[in-house]
Amino acid sequence: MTKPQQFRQLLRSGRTEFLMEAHNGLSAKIAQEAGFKGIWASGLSIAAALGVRDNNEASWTQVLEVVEFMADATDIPILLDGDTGYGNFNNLRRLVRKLEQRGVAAVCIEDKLFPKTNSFIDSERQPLADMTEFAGKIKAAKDGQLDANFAVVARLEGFIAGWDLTEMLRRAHAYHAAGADALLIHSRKSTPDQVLAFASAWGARCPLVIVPTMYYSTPVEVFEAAGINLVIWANHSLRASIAAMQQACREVHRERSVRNLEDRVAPVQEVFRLQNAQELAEAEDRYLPRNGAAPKAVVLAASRGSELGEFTRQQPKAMVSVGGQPLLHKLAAQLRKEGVRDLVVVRGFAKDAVNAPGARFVDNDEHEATGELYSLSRAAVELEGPLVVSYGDILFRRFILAMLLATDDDLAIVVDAAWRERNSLNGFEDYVRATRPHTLQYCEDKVFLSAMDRQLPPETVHGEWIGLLKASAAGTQRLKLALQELATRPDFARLTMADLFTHLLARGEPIRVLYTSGHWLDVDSLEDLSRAQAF
Ligand code: SPV
Ligand code: MG
Repeated sequence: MTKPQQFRQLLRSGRTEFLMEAHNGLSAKIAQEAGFKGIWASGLSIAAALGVRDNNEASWTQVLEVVEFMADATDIPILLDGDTGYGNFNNLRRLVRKLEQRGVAAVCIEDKLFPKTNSFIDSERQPLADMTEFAGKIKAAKDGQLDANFAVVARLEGFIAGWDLTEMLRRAHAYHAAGADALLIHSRKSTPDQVLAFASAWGARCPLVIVPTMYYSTPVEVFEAAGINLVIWANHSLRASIAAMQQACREVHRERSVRNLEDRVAPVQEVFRLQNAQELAEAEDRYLPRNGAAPKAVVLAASRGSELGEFTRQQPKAMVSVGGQPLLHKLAAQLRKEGVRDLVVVRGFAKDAVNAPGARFVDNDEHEATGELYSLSRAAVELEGPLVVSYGDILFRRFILAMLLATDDDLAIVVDAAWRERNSLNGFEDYVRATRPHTLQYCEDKVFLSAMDRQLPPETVHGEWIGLLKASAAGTQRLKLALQELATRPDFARLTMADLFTHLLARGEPIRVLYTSGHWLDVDSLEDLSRAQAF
């Protein structure tokens, strides 16, 4: 159904339906997600969100721009609060055309004079429009619309301005005859008697719309019993956000910190979700060139990690939850943030339990009897172009990957110089000796790998490889060749990444070393896991 069709159905559903106020794309989306079937684009709220008064201070094209963002962000119909139509019949019919072009389902116009004032400010001093002139405006809007389902709601301000039911009915008949699809009966009383009296006198001649801002304590069953078709909650998202923002701003100013607020505000990830950032990431995969500068990543995630006990009974350690998210998902997000668009995961243990958004998978079904190089060789066809190879059980600060990707060396690895301070050494560390140790002084000379081995004598060790390797397109070809050569060895199935580096060194390939001091972790033990939760 088109949005105008949806709106028409709300007016004619035979039930009392509800519209929620919104004032920008974000609040419109939130209203839709909460379950509302339609949106009230409130003049008051849009003006307030723009920082101006509800007196036509924002121009009609500025309002049009806001409502276009709202329509783009949602799939449900929007009824725009068109105030008095921003001029005479001619301005209104042009507005209707523009609203139709921008996916807005309906407009509401009120029988006051331009520039209007909000109904709850000096209401009795506000003159009503001439009834005949206003009826002509409605007719012009209806004649001007291209989509037969676009709706024009005529809003009667008579009760607000102090007129009685007789005058309201006189005007209602005139606006109905002019073609209004529904009548909005506004009241500023704290009880609903005016709108109920009108509904009872008017009957079912056409749908009725109300705005219970002042008589908010009336149960909706009263409106249902009176046959009200549409109830508008006219400004409550705006007011909710004002209260929340005031509280947050005061607190942050007072405390000079956002520390205490963090748990009470929407996470940044929620902002991204509301913006549908995921769709863009997927579109980038489809439409941006892959084999330019963007590296591909191969993540080695085949091993179970039995040291983690219960946690890895039915899933490999790459899928263990860290801070509410599987390790592999976090790693994938970090890779994506640095521009990796193609992610290949080598899985083995409990492979059906392995997933990551947007990743492709390669299987090492011999994972129990094989090592890292065997896993990497499963992805041999993927070894093309610039490449990142990562262990599947590591997390690192963003700068580490950024620094690695920024090097122009064909092969580069990240080495932790603070390896002695790690409190969970377990004998499986890839110890590194380099052309020189890490120094805090700036030094122009590049550092290269001299040896990598789990058995290096501690006094000769300069650091520990963290499990991240970068290769340029040419470097990837060298990796591939080394892998093919090693594959002829009888013990190939048991070889590790350290064996690959040793082989590359023997072939005379320079491997750049980039030092870090901490800022990463791997998850080999339960102790590591609890540290990872806090990383
Ligand atoms: C609005 O939300 O802008 C309205 C409703 O027009 S009211 O503020 O009640 O007049
Ligand atoms: Mg308004």
